[in-house]
Amino acid sequence: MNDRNQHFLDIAHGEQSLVDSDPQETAEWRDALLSLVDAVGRDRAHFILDMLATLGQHPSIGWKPLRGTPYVNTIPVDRQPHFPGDLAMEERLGSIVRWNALAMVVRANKAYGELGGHIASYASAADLFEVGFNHFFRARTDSFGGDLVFYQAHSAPGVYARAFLEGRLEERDLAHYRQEITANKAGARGLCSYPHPWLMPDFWQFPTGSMGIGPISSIYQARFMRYLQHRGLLNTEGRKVWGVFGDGEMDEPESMSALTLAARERLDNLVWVVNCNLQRLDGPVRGNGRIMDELEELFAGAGWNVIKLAWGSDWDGLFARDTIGALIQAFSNTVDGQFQTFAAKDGRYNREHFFGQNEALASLAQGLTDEQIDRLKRGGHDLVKIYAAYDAATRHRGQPTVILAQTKKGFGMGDAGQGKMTTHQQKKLDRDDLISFRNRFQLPLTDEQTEALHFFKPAEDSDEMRYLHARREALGGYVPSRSIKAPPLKVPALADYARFAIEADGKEMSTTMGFVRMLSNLLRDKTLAPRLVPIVADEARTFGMANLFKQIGIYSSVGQHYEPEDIGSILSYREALDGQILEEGISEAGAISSWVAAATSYSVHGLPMLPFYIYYSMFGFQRIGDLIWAAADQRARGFLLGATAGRTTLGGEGLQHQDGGSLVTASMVPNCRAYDPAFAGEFAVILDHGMRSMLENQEDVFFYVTLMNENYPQPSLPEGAAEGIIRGLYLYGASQLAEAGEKVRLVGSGAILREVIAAADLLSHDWNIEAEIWSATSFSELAREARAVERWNRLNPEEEPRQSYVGCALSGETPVIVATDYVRAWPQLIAPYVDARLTVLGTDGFGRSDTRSALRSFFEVDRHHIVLAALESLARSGRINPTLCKEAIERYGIAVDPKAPWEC
Ligand SMILES: Cc1ncc(C[n+]2csc(CCOP(=O)(O)OP(=O)(O)O)c2C)c(N)n1
Ligand SMILES: [Mg+2]
Repeated sequence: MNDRNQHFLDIAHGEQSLVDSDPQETAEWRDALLSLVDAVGRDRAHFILDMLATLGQHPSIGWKPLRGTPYVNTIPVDRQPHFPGDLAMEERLGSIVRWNALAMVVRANKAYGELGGHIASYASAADLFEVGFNHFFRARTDSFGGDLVFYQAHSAPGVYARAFLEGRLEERDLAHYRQEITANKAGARGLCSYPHPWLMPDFWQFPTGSMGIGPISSIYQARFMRYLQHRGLLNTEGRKVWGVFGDGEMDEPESMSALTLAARERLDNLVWVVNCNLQRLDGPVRGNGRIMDELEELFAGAGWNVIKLAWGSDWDGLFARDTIGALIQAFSNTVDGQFQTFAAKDGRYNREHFFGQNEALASLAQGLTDEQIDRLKRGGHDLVKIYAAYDAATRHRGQPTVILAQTKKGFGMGDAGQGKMTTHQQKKLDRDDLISFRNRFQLPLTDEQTEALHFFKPAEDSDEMRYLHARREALGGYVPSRSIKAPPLKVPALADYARFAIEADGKEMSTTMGFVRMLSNLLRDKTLAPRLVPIVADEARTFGMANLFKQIGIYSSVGQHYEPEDIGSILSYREALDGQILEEGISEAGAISSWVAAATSYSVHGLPMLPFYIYYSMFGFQRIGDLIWAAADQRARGFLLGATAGRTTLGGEGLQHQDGGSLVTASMVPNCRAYDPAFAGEFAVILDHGMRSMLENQEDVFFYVTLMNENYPQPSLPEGAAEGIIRGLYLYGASQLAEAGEKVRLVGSGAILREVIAAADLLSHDWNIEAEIWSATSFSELAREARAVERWNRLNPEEEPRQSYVGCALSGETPVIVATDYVRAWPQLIAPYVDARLTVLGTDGFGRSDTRSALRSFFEVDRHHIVLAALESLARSGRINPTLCKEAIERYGIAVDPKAPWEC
């Protein structure tokens, strides 16, 4: 065997080189393959190799394929398409964008050192973005829905800098990067740090600032486009979802968790570009390994089409001359920590330490000057190679594609940053660094202009600007761009689908059952029905939704290729191409991402959809709170239903399942309207209000509503209760006394309202105390309004003070006792706005398994504790004899445990 063959064998087997017992035979096999490629082409060779691989994997042979490929470009030079752009022009434009992005960050930090910002990430990703902007990212037009693009968050400066050239942002806007509040006063547009649709609603579509959220969202957006297509709601054919993400970001569980879904669903409308600059914030992503190789194996294993883009065109000649595979061998021995050092060092160092490793390498570098070695580009900095990768990605069918693009972090920042450990946070450059950056990218700026960080924009009639606009015109317009308007959607009358709940008349059911019945009814409304998107994460049966399986079907991009075991049943598990339910399996992160895709469809596709994601409330805000926060940022509209809610209402399930906090977390999301209804009728009113707010009035809000699994008699709603239900509090009733006594106000929410009602009975029968019964559907809504009133009063000291709704409803001195199935912090949201003495009972502590009544007694939220709290409040305010409290403790057998429930 000659040297060359031995090298290829070594490479093929990585470090564990095999002994070749019959080189002659090996050569014959090898030649046979190569001549097959020559004679009939790659496709036939692939077929034969696939056939051999299948054969080889038979247990009798037991061959296992090697994973991964050499550290070179997947697309060989001879398969590169013609680059359709004006290369020099695009490079010039790219340089200008680079400069303005850098100047923007450095200027902001010169003015205010505290603002932060990033240069190095965009510096590494600039070419990846530019090729997208010039050739691939298509805008929405009247006749085409457009592509969806997820931009790596900390590369935002580059996206702003391009929008500036495009005339979509002004110089004064750039001068207010990260000064969103100051900008408004200066008549400029504040540019937010990262993509935030909430802050720039006509610009950014998708929030990506929290790592991992962009990747998972992009997968479910791509999948939702298929759902819309398959359900016949919208033609999404040909549209792509692009995501540019960081290599460090790939370590987030969210980034990785839906890879197999994307492959299983054959999402060839999805292209990820992972910017492998080999560094994250603190240091190398895989100092002692190679992230590109690791990701290649991971993605390929998950079923993605992987395109490695490791080296730029300058390397083509070197590879061509490298007949013995010395480069591939050297790369396979180099880890990323070392590649990073090579990026940080100059040509001379690289000649000595990379090309100097052996004679073969040294001879390859012989014709190159140090300067040329220094300028050897990695693949992700070469417009032609990037174009080739993107082009191949868009043509690939049947799989999502990931492009692993090798770059240098801080590319072009020279000694100030390129490849430096500290480059991620570098935001100050001194004069020399700026001048060398200008020289490096040949910017037409004087020394003075450079030092003064002048923004640069060529004249409107220059070739550059004409080219820039022409490219965008050809791609349908400018991106990123978010559409604000959506056609309103008519909501049916409440009585049409929820009369059974409003006039329940004591029928027994849980609020969850009430919801499912309302949903089933809404699914009969011609206008609304197709827009409803029920979403579950493997819990439909838990919530009594199995009847929907057959009725509306479970979405499946391939229909149903099996006979379901329960085919004869009316609840049969029916998967269908036009199925409506999104059954996501056990991935709350996936299910919420689906919900977001549906909840943003009004803007992303101009097609309002109404998603209902129903889940174990414990596995919502606590588990996937950051995804919900991002949903809020992107102005999602829909319903989140926290089912099996309430720490004592979900008996049996214990500590990990019993939720006492989600409403508190929900209350902190500014555009989330959180409710805890006790009755199906209350839920119906909230549902109606929510649908009208989001679908008819186009408000950028979403609703979080808890649902319980406890069956109890459901009352008809009192006349005129609707307004109070929406505002968060209404008078449900009052106990009647034969002779007048002391009085309290009892406020209950969720399932605990029933304990409150029972307590009112006990108070009147056992203690001759009158009680008003208030149902609190939302402490956060009450607090929100009261907060606004309080603020208005403070800022308008000379005006007649206003009164808050809750302050008014509970005005006077009558003691107020509130009981909830959540932690005390939830009702305490209203504490500052209630003048009367306020006692709050809640379920602070770890949950545990037992019956509802045992749990309510343990957490001290049952009727007896409510009575005791009422007596205590009256006693402390001197209205009754304190001995009554002791009497109550004895009468009801209340355990006086020295340890509080939250201590044990
Ligand atoms: C969830 C989350 N954790 C941490 C951060 C802070 N952070 C911002 S960028 C960054 C490093 C990103 O590295 P990489 O993904 O490789 O991107 P690069 O800048 O190298 O392109 C970190 C840790 C964040 N934004 N989100
Ligand atoms: Mg990185």
